[in-house]
Amino acid sequence: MKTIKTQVAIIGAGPSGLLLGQLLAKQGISNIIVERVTGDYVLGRIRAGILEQGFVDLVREAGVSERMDAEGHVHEGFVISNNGNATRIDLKELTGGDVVVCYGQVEITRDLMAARAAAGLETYYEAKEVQPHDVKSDQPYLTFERNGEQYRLECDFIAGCDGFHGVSRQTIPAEIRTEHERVYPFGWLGLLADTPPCHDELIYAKSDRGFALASQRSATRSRYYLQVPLTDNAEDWSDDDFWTELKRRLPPEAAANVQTGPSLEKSIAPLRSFVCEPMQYGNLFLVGDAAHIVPPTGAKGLNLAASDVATLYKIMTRVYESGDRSCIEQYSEIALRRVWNGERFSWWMTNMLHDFGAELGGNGLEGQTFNRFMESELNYYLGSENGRKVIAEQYVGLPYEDLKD
Ligand code: RFL
Ligand code: PHB
Repeated sequence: MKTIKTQVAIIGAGPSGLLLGQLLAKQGISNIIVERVTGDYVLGRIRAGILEQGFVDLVREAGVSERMDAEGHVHEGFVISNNGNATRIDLKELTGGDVVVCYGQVEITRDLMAARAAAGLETYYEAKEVQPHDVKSDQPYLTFERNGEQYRLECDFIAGCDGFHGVSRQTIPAEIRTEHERVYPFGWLGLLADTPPCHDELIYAKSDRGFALASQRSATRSRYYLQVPLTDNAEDWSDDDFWTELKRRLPPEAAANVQTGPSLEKSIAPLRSFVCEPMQYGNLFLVGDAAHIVPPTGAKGLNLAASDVATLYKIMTRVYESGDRSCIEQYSEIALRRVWNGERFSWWMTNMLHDFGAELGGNGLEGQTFNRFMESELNYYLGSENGRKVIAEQYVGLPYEDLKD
């Protein structure tokens, strides 16, 4: 058994773990990341595209923003279309100046990995059987196996940044954990293509045929999504089928502008709302998808991970600067307040924009009845300036909360 030591052991080299590691290192707090798969595998996951200002600021604070600042596209608004009728949500005007930045999660992750390597910070990729121990004690540690060798990583704190399927959450005893979950009766089929986007802003399109999203990664790379039944497989969808269906769901001007091309990636993601409470147990902290999942309709998943990172980073900084551990207890409370707000918004946007068909919608309503309520809700919010303001304020993201003294 090889024994190694650090101040903060981080499980997972996704955006949560990498961003936390970088911020801690800037404060002189040592950390080691232990990741189950290879770096290339992590970079192969095509996910988020929309960053709130809070996330952008945090990446700048971590000193990793050079490429994001140069290549990320500021979006001052986005479009919601209801059966072909498009309404623009003018983020900048409705919020008094706030915007979002379109820059792919893959690129942020790549930048964070490069910065970590350049700073000489340790990451153990392809670590198997990662297991936290003694998290209630002041000498917690991780064990794992790598290249046939057993490791013991001793630390002060463990940050569980290991996503929805990780081990960290399971370390909190079941009788202490409360898990809230809603699994939606459909998924999103995503397609990435090297074709120019059909519109300069994102289009969230509700239609009688189901939801569609027109997103992008750059001026030459588009990302599109279609609501599909959970019984579908990505292989069932040819590229032609995808493009044909997309054009039927988007508003006519955008549909006419869609440039088709071979898919670089095509996959189906299920839609889920999930929250685990509490997010801290002894010296173990859950961060990002390890503690909560949102359906992608509000573009909140990665952004909520970032606000968890911001809170934990402030706590760790205070603990190491002052020796005062009392602020540790604030983590769950502060993080969960913002998480529940993001959960509520993502759930609401999902309800308003998707077709629930014959399935159960919210409140146990039969899908078609639920659809009618939600259509009325969407029309009301889009037709009123106050309604559009509510959507805009949530989309750009609420401010991060500070620690109490
Ligand atoms: P991740 O990215 O899942 O990373 C967790 C890492 O932990 C590793 N791991 C382990 N390592 C060691 N031992 C174990 N036992 C381990 N188990 C797991 C994993 O290999 C992995 O590398 O979680 P993290 O860092 O918390 O980041 C969360 C984000 O990835 C996620 O919230 C977003 O991608 C969600 N999301 C979006 N968020 C946004 O803010 N804006 C968006 O526009 C947006 N679009 C999306 C999305 C997610 C999507 N999918 C596919 C779920 C669009 C889609 C389609
Ligand atoms: C994406 O570009 O992948 C994306 C953008 C906005 C969302 C979800 C996904 O709400």
